[in-house]
Amino acid sequence: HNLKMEVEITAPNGKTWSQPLGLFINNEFVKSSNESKIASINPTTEEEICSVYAATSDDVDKAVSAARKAFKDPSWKGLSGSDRGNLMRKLADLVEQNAELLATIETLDNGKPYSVALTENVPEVINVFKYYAGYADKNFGQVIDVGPAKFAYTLKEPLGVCGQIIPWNYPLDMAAWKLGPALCCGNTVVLKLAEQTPLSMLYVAKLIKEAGFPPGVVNIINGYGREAGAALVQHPQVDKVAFTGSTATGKEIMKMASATMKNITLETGGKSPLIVFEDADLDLAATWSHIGIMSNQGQICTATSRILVHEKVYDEFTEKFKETIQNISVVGDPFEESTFQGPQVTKTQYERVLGYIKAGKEEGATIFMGGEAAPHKGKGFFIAPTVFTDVKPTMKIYREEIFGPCVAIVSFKNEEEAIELANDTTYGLGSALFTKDLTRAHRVAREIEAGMVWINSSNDSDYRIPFGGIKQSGIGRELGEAGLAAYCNVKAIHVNMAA
Ligand code: TXE
Repeated sequence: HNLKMEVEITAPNGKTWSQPLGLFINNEFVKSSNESKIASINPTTEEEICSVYAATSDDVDKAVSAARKAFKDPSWKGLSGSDRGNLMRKLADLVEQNAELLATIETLDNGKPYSVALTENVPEVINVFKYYAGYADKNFGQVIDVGPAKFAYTLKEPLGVCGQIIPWNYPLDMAAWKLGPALCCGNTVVLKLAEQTPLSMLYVAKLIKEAGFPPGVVNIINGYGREAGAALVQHPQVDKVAFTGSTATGKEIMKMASATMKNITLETGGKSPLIVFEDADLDLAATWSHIGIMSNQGQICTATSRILVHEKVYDEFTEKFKETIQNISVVGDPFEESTFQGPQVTKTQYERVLGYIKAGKEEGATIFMGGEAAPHKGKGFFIAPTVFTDVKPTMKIYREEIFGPCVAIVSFKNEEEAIELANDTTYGLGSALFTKDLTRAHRVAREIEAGMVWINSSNDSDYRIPFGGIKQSGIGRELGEAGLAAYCNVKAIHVNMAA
C-alpha cells in the first residue's frame, strides 16, 4: 500500500504541484476508511496520473457529521451574510492566483484544451463565487403587511447540510455552481466529485482551507456514485441533494431522496435542438452550430446535438457547417495552443460515443463527415468531429444523448414542423434558433419546450442568468438569483399584535 496523502505531479506544460489525494473532511485530507483508491487516467495518453482515495459509506457518514456539526457551530452559523461573502471573495481571489495551475490540472485530468480551462472554466469559478458573495448579504426576507392586528415577515434560512454530486465534464464549473449559492445562504456542504476527474477540486479544497472557511463547512470527497454518491443521497442527516449528471442516475437519486423527503435539484441530460430557418444568416448559424456541439468534446448537457434546417437552405448550410468544422475543430493534444478538441474524458465515454456512431450507420444515417476514432500519436480517447445527415427522428442518434462531438441534421418544411421536431424529445434543456425575423424569433422561443432558448447563438451561459431544464432534463435552477431558491427555506413568522 502506498498511503501517501500528496504526490508531486509535473504536467506536459512544465507546471509542477503537490496533488492532494485524500478525502477533504473537516479541513483535513484523510485516507478512506478501507484505504481504497481510484486511479485518475490522463485521457490523452491513457496513462495513470495518480490514485485518489475513494469514500466508503463510513467516510460519507464522517463527512456528513462534520458538515452537520459545522452547520450549528457559531464559527459559521454566527457569521453575517457579509462575513460569508468576504470568505467567498477570498476564495475567488485564491482561485485567481492559482488560475494557471488549476487550468493545468483540469486539462491533465479531463482532457479539455488548456486554453479553454484557463480562459473559460477557471474564470467561471471566480465569477460564480464573486457573484454569490455579493448576494450573501442581500438575500433577505420580506415584511408582509396584513393589517394592524398582526406583524408578519419572512426569513430566508439555509437548508442545512447539502449533498452535492457533480459530473466529470466541467469539474471546476459544476462545483462552483453548487458551492456558490449553498455557501452564500449559510449551508454546509458535502461535495462528491466525479470519480473520473477529482484532481482540480481537491486542489481547490486546499484553497478553501486557506481562505479561512471553518472546518466542516465544505467537505469534498472522491468516490464511486453507487457507493459514496448513493450513501450521501440516502443519509438521513443530509437536507438537500443537488445533482448534475445523467437522467438515469437523476431518477435513481429522486427515488433515494424520497425516503427522507429531501429537497432536490437535478440537472440532467439533453438533446437540444438548433433550428435554422430559411431567412437565417447561414454563416452565423454555421459558426454557432459548431460551438454548440463541438465545444468541450461535445460533452455538454446543453449541446445542440440536433440541427433542424429548412429544406431551402439545407445544402448551403450543411456545406458551410462542414467547412467551419474543418477550419476550427483541430483535434489533438489539449496542451497544444492550436487544439480545439481534446480526447473524450474516459475510455467508457469514448466507447459509448463510438457505439452511437456505429448505431447511426446501422440505422441508415449518412456520415457527412467524421465517424471514426482519431488517435493522437496512436493513443488517447479522441473522436473525429462527426456529422450525420439523412437522419430520421426515430433513430437512436436523434433521440438519445450521445455526449460526444456528434450531431444529427434533419430538414423541415415550415415553422410548424420545426417546432414539432424540436419538441419531439423527452428532454427540455437548451434550444437555439436562427432567423432574422424578430417576431418569429420570439414567437418560436415561446413555443419551444426547454429551460433555455438561444436566439442567433448557442450554449450562451452566464452566471447571472438561470440555468436548468424542464421535462426529463431536470428540476430547479442553478445560477442567477433563481439559483438561490434551491438553497434556502422561506420561514414565515406571524406576530400577534392584538390582545
Ligand atoms: O453519469 P452519472 P456518467 C450523461 C451523458 C453521459 C452519461 C453517463 O450522456 O454519457 O450521462 O455518464 C454520480 N447515486 N451525462 O455515467 O452516472 C457519479 O459518481 C448517487 C450528462 O458519468 O450520472 C458522478 O459523480 N450518485 C451530464 C455523477 O453521479 C451517483 C454530465 C454523474 O454520473 C450514482 C455527465 C448513484 N446511484 C453525464 N451513480 C450533464 N447533465 O451534464 C452515479 N453517481
